[in-house]
Amino acid sequence: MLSTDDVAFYRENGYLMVENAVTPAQLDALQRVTHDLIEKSRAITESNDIYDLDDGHSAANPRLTRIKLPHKQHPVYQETLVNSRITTVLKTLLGPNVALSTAKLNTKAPGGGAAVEWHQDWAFYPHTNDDLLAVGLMLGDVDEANGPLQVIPGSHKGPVLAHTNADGVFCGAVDPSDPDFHKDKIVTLTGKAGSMTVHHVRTLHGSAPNMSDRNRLILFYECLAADAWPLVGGASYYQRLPQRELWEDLHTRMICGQPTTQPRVEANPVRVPLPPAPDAGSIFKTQKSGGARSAFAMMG
Ligand SMILES: O=C(O)CCC(=O)C(=O)O
Repeated sequence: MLSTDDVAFYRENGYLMVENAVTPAQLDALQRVTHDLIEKSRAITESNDIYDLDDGHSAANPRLTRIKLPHKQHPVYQETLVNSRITTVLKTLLGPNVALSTAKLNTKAPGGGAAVEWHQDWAFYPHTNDDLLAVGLMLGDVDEANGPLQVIPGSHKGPVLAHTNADGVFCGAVDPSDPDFHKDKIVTLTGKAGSMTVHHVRTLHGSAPNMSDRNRLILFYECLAADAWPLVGGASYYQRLPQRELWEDLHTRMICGQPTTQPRVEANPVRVPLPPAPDAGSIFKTQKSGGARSAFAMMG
């Protein structure tokens, strides 16, 4: 359970660390399934529906940026989400009706695995209200060396920054010299395997390259209050579904409670992620093909 202080901290700072978010048995099962999936990537030579490959990937040396939609690759990822301390944290922060938007396992390969440049998730997928967050469950120890998540406390209450390149194209990252990017406030979120980060959808965050000799395995679940409906971006795929499939989709994504037919609309700052980067297949591709300037390279 979260304490009243934990909830107040999250509301004030837009992030939270939770230790022991899953049981040792759940962690062990997640680690074994993830290890098997990484092993299977040895047979893959190009990114596909399951894997995003990093530069230098080979059968001898699997290097992944991401395992896509892990909850569709093995049931253990979905079971953990709906039946663990994660579920309780989500109910406490988002209310009784919570849905999964999507999930991803960012694997960040050893020896330089790609940085994630600074961004607000809200810039990728604005909704009718901002009761959205991402939890990041650490499947291995995360320390300063292997590219931990970093956040700017309080940025979830500030503006939505431009995430565009010099030509005005959406590049999925803020300009490192944006005066609203307060680098002096950066907090680094390290922890033991089984710990979990929570960040609000408007919180500015990023992570440096993995300079260690270990994978950095963080399983991200993007979750939302069921009455937050997407305006545009990846999550709005279901607005293109036929009505019956849309209705079924709403139900299959519930983590707890029920979907609603009454979206809650609130006045929040919004920018839409258009025009798109040449390759918008993932955040890594959006930032690379959109020519995002690297804050990590600038900060050294
Ligand atoms: O993997 C990370 O360190 C951050 C991932 C992230 O922010 C994202 O995928 O939106």
